[in-house]
Amino acid sequence: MAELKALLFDVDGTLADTERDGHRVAFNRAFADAGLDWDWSVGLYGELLAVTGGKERIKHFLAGHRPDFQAPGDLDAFVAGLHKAKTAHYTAMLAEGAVQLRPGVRRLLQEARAAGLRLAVATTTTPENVSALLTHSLAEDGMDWFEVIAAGDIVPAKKPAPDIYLWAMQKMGLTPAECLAFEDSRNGVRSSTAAGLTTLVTVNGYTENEDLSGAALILDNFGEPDAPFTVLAGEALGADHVDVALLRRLHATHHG
Ligand code: XBP
Ligand code: MG
Repeated sequence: MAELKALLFDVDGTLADTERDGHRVAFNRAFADAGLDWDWSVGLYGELLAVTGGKERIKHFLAGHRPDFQAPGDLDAFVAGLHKAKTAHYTAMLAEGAVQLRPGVRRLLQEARAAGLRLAVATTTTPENVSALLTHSLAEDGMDWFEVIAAGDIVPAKKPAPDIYLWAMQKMGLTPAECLAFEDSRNGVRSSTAAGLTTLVTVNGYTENEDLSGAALILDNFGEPDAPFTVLAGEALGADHVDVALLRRLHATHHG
């Protein structure tokens, strides 16, 4: 039986609810700065989330909603510039404390560290966004809690491709049977399960109605000892909040 050694975390939607009031707002600010009349509403952004990666999402928007748009010069360079401005807005919002961690996240990370579990991030988002979130919303030394930060363009094929998880595990010298993954979305679960990882999902407003099949356990959030989670699918194995003991039982159920 493989031993549980590491926890691999998605960022957006999993560690924090970043999309609706974080990334979406930052995209709109960058569009306005550039004099564009694009405005991504909460509903439209939910549709655009079908494509992961900010630069890829902007191009997906153009293809479906502004097919006649002519970029001033090279399209990829224009999109990269817009996205850079978006990242600046987003990280500034995080520095102002605009985004909090989801329930149970800080506690679970602290417990996992105390138990000697190795931690990593596997996300589609830009590396600067990860460091801003961990530093401002987790702890000043939040980056040091994670052994590997696998993020952004480090692999060309973003989620739902398994590449980012495979990259993280390779860096750590671990097999999927020694890890658990944490995700919030269909694209994320497709990525982690294609990498062979048992996956615990916590949903949010954008993902609660998605097809999350393949997840080992689906919850509304990690819960706290005084604020239990709600089980949406799967077996919580007697727990009412996510702690290391539950993770070890979940791992043993799938790799025992
Ligand atoms: C996150 C993403 C990212 C963010 C925006 O997906 O798809 O594109 O929405 O960040 P996941 P960037 O949670 O599955 O990693 O603009 O930096 O891409
Ligand atoms: Mg996510």
